Amino acid sequence: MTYTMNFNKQKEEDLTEAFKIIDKTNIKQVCYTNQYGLDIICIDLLSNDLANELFKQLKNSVEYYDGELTKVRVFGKWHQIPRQQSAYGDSGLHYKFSDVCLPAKEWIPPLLATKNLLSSITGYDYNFVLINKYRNGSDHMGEHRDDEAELDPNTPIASLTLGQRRPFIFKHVDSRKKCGDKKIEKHKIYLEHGSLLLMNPPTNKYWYHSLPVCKKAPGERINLTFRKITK
Ligand SMILES: O=C(O)CCC(=O)C(=O)O
Repeated sequence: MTYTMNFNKQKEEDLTEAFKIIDKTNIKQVCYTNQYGLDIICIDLLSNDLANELFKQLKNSVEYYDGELTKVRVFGKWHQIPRQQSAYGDSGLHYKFSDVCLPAKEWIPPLLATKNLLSSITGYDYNFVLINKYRNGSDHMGEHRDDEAELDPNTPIASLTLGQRRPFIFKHVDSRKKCGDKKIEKHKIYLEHGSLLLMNPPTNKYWYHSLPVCKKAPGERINLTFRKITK
């Protein structure tokens, strides 16, 4: 995909129009599957210009949670999350994990345009997005699975990266147990500016994922994980 965009520096463009330039028949993608249930697709989705514009618009408009909604409970103890977080989606939706319940804020234009783009590319109808902002290479996300009961298990999690390139690690459930099968290797990928990662079922049943601390990658990064919430 090569194309250039002339975004108006003064005014925020409606990305719905800009996204129409993407040639959906010619998208570069790499699939990884294995016999242990890993099934992911890495897609080279947005040109540098489009990714820069979306990054800029999100930096200007996303409001992050503060106070109690910036903590999670792990093994009974509350911890401050090592990143900023927010959530947007259809009216009335919530996302519950680690004893925290994030209410969806009302869609804003750049997120709505992105949701519609991803729905048209994947064929899935997303209704919620969790936003994580990593302010520097110390901000991170620990090992977890997106396996909450309210997530539609048949809809892949669609994860769009903007900003700093970071490594992303998949670890099989059995290789986390002390006496587990240590022969299942971790799977490491790099998430690039403008790239889309699709985690197809049953990936989230068998594989934990994490975005580790990476001091060699100090730039800001915004990640959008689009999801389908069913209840
Ligand atoms: O920032 C990322 O790429 C990871 C996000 C993630 O793991 C999640 O939202 O569940």
